[in-house]
Amino acid sequence: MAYRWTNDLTRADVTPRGLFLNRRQIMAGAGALGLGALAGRAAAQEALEPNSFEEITTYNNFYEFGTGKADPAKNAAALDTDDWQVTVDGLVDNPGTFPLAELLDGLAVEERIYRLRCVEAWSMVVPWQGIELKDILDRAGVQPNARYVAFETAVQPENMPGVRRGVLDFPYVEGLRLDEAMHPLTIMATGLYDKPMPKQNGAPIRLVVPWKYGFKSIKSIVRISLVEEPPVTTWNALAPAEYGFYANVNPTVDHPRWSQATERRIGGGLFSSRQDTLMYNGYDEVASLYEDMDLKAQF
Ligand SMILES: Nc1nc2c(c(=O)[nH]1)N[C@H]1C(S)=C(S)[C@@H](COP(=O)(O)O)O[C@H]1N2
Ligand SMILES: [Mo]
Repeated sequence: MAYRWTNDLTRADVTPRGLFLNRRQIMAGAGALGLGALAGRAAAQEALEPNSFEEITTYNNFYEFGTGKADPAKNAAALDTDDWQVTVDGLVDNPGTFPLAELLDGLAVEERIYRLRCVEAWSMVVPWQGIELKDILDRAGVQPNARYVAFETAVQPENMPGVRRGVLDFPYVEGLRLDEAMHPLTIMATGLYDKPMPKQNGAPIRLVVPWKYGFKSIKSIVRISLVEEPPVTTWNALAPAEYGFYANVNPTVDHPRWSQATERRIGGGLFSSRQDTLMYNGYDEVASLYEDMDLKAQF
């Protein structure tokens, strides 16, 4: 079944409150069309408050620039994004090292307003601009024996204090199963709030997989490799009992040291409170990818 994903959070979520359709209008419209799922989405949408540009760019995890939440905003200006190149290799028909503009040339850039749920139990809502990873992989020509996609972040020791201090084993690496990588929700984001990607958020191009914990959404990518075996991933290699390869957001599987049942939405002002964490971070359309898995064992 070919389907093109549509935003559940719409531009209305980042426009002034007065311009929102109210819930009754959305529900009435959905009801008239017999679209129960749409009505459900409208309910979820109404509860959402997008985070400000300021919040999204000052509270970050990017250990190459330090482990504090304010460190990336302070230090990532040093990231050198000039003449960025991305290598696409492994089990593809068209491998190569491409200037970013060439890698993305002619591919559709879309806005995707997604919840971002960190494994540390905080969350945000981010209006990304990006390209479906599938579009990039289709052009690379994925070979039939490829089963996983591996990603690698740039390493610039002279520009990255966290790399110089060795706070993790760099380069930061991540991976997805091929069907996850090809899912229409999975994007390579190149901007947010209609601005080029801020350096602290992973300029010039980073992965966004909204139904997985944030650590899967690897930043400042320089390599995409199609491989046959499950790739090594940074947090899983560091602490396999705490961070799984799949890392699907799941309120019923706790981190060994804290509950994953609820999360703290960054900002939120008057409505700031802990809220329930949703299975797959609310993106139920991915459930069919995991039908045959024991989600407690393969977390
Ligand atoms: N290269 C790299 N990518 C990374 C990280 C990192 O430390 N290094 N942190 C991850 C984690 S834990 C999260 S929650 C998200 C945070 O993305 P944001 O700062 O844009 O909100 O980036 C992910 N991608
Ligand atoms: Mo995270």
